[in-house]
Amino acid sequence: MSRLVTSVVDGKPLDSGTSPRLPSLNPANLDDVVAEIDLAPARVFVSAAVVASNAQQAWADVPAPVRGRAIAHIGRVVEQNAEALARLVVREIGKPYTEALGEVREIVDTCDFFLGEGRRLYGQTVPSEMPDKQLFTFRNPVGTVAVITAGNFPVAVPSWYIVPALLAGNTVVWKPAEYSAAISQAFHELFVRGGGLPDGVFNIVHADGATTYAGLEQALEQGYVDKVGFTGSPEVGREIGALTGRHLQTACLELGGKNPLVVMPSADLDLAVEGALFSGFGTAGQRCTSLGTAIVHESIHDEFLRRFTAAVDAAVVGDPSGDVLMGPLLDAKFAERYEKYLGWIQPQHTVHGPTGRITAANPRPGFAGDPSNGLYYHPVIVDGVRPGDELFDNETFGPIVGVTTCTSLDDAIELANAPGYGLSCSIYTNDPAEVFAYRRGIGAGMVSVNNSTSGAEAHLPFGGNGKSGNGSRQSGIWVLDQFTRWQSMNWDYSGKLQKAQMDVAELVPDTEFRLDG
Ligand code: UN1
Repeated sequence: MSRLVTSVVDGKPLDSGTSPRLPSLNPANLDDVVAEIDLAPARVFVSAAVVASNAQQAWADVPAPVRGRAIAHIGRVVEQNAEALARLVVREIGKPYTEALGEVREIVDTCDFFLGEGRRLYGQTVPSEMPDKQLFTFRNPVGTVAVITAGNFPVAVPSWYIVPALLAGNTVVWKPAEYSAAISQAFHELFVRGGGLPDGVFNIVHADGATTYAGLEQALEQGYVDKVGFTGSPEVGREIGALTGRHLQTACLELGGKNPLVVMPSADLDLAVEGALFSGFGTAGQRCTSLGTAIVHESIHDEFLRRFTAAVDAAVVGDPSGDVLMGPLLDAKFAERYEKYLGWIQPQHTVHGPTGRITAANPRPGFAGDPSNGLYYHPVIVDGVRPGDELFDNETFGPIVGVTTCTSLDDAIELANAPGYGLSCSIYTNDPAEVFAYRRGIGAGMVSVNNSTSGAEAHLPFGGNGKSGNGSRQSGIWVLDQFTRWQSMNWDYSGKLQKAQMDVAELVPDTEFRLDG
């Protein structure tokens, strides 16, 4: 059974009657139409921004602890619906069930963190340089926030934006990915109904990328969007950054990664292999934090590769509702792009195992279920990638991991930084000096030690540098700086004008004073 998905603005579903509607298909069974989407024109995005903007002051006037209670209720209702939401994640984007459930858990974790922030949202009292004067700081909401998200984490990542934005007194217009439309409809319902949010506070607009850009451009020009949060590709991130920059705004950008995993001689090799397997092929390699290249010390390279290829061969690929490492790719457009990445394999590389789509003619031993109707691909390891190779230099969203060798830790750091991304990274070693040297030398925003490149917890800063982002951070207390602006206040109650810097009394230090002897 498929559902009709429409935009919801000011609490009302808007059916703009587009025909034909855009189908969202189950990538594990392309005959299963999960949703039929009514794609909105740009003016709907603009009107959603107007509605959100009109609703914002009243929402900001709701005391922060009361907004925190709304977040608490949302967390509870999501928890109560966790299995149903996870099943929908499995069905619409093919994420294996346990991972999907973990992703839903990430919304609850985010709510758990921010419900308390409703009773904190602290400002400071600050001493003044003059008597009878007090200084203060306050956090103000930014205003109307436009959130544009990818569908590989169709509920966790949106919650990282939407929960703190709402908690801090902003209103939201959300544009989710088309291929996760049904999931985002469910998410929106859980938030609005579960939180008792007033109409206009949280609006959802379904539109394609170009229409969203046009709507965003107009809404920014007319002054109805104050902040943009975007998760997606570096290319689109650059465009959003330029567009918001023209309006003197800095977007919160969470872009891709080419995340390195370094394995040094003292590492526990089995642990490193387990980490590489999950980093590289969990979510079929379609996380921003997925492993790009394993950089392995030359002295252990052959043994690492032997164990890594054996682990990949033994892993179960197949029906995501079962216990599998890897299900299908998210959507046809990702499968198409992934095939382009496979074309980057060069004669100097060594490929382990079959590549391409899993079919009866190109089978995968131990496949769980029937691959014929799904977007299933073989997991691939490519050994011998080097800087200058397209495979080494670029993000390859999908189940493909490069392997290269390093001669020393310094060499590993240079290789790890070479592609110019900087989201997450990992090092496997038992030498603490190497850990700290790696942390200092690496350009990534997130460093894992003896752990996977993916799997960030919901209350530690998440974000990247270089091609992975503009330094903005999500999660925990750090994301509050995205969704609030500091306002400072000074209050002089001396009854006279005391001029800063000019009327400051100084004590008289005896600079000649020396201790006897
Ligand atoms: C993403 O891929 O956009 O750290 C986010 C992780 C997840 C989130 C990834 N918790 O892998």
